[in-house]
Amino acid sequence: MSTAADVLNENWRGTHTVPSGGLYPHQWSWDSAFIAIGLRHVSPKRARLELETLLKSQWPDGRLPQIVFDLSRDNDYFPGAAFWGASTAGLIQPPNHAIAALLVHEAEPDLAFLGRVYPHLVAWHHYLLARRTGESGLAHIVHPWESGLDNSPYWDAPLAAIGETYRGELARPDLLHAAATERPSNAEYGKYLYLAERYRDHDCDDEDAEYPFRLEDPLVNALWAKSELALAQIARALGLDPAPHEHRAASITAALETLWSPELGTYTARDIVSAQLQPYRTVAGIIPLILPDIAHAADLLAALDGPHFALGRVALVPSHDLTADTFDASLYWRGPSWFNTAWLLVDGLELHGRSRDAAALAAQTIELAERCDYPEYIDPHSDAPRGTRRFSWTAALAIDLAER
Ligand code: 9WN
Repeated sequence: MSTAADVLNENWRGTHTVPSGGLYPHQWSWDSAFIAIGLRHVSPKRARLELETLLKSQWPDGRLPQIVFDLSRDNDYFPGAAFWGASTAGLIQPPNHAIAALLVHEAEPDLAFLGRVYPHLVAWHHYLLARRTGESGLAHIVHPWESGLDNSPYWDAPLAAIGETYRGELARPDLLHAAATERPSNAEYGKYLYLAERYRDHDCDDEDAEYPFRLEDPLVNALWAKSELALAQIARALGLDPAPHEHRAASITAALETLWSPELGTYTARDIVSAQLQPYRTVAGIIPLILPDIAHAADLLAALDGPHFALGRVALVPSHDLTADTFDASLYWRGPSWFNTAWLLVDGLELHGRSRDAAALAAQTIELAERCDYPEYIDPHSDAPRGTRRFSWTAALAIDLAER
């Protein structure tokens, strides 16, 4: 029988792991962090290399790029290096890397590794603070891809408000590897490419005052705060001062309250351009449960248990509200359950006193990953696998849950 470790071996490219051999032939930023978390149980050495390979592509301004391209596969994914005119994409992804670095160290203590990665992780967080954070104290994203939850309903209104679309040729090699009904539409791709092109043509400098897509997302900011807590532990292990990281984590956690929606009973994203909170419940709005001091933990647990996310009554945790008109059980981040968000919520449940539910969610995550051949996502009602198969973070996080 093929195991989760076989998936990681298959997708290993000597210095890093691709998310999947067909659909995603390059190195992705937040994927590599999730992958390292599983890889640490297979080979701590490979886990360290996974993270350090990504850090080698850090930009001088501190950002960790969304994608590090394999130039020999540039026709197999769009937009690639030819579009960006560079070997890395200029956008970012959610900051989960310090969490991964700490967990990799815990699997096989290695202070030299921690000492090497710490300054890079500090520079990465500094980029978020210096270039992406406004008065609210929260970092904003400039593209749906930066959220990691690319076609979440959070982005519907902000994208609809952008009159422009991409005028170049739209390639969709992704549709060779996943059904069109399970991927973003061409209309969405037109907006994605318009924004990426505009950002690229401003040298990715975050200085375009009229830039039309700027949102504060609860998952991105919750991961940033959690990563600051991890950096505090790393600093302590290195004999450095953890306090600046603890303070930053506390201030992001407090600022997340500006994204709380009493109507939804979850956190949500704020469009900085229109000053609107988005009227949708998504799994991103529940993820702040990973923070020990989050103010609405009890409400988030109630949201998970209620009809919108139906914890224990559907497969894993759906990416979008089961009762919403916009829910689609097969369509990417608009309904299907994903394994990385389940993994994060196992931690959140545990942290907030729901150990039995955390264990049940962990067991379900492992069982579904194995039974469905490590799918990218699954239909929460039928358990049917969706997206691509033999997907690296699904395999990696199943290993991590099994090993704990
Ligand atoms: C764009 C690689 C990535 C994940 C994202 C997921 C998907 C890419 C795409 O795949 O996005 O970055 O082409 O659809 O949404 O979270 O990092 O696995």
